[in-house]
Amino acid sequence: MSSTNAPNKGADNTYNSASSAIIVDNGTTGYSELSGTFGDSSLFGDSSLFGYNNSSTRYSFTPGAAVKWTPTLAAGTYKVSIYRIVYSTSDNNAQIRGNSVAGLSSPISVDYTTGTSGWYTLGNFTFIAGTSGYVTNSFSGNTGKNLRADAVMFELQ
Ligand SMILES: [Ca+2]
Repeated sequence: MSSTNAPNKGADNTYNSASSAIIVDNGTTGYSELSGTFGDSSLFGDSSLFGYNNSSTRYSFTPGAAVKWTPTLAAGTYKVSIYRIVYSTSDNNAQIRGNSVAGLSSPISVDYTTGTSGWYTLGNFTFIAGTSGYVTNSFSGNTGKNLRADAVMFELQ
């Protein structure tokens, strides 16, 4: 593994403070797969497809596939980042949306095919206490591409 793939190192080349962050990862409470047919990306046997903290990731090439991360939060404004798994067959037009007190955001297009795997900042979102806020990633459906899903991080500002 190269140093550029070090765990917790974001695309902005800074280390994130995990101690104050709330992270929802695949396979943990708050992560759900909404549709589509998923497989385990670790079956590729390629370390570049591992996610946050070298954890497993999920993928789907099925049109309509989407995943949802629902954190349990205290009320406040959070910097929200999604772990982007960069690979040639990843989705080049992933549709990411955040649901906060402002409602569901317009889709944020994220290209998972260029750059370095790591945390990708979506922006600051204000949430009420509880589990009403969430982030989704909807597959573009583009031929030869795969929705890739790992973790979403919420850092209180
Ligand atoms: Ca993971």
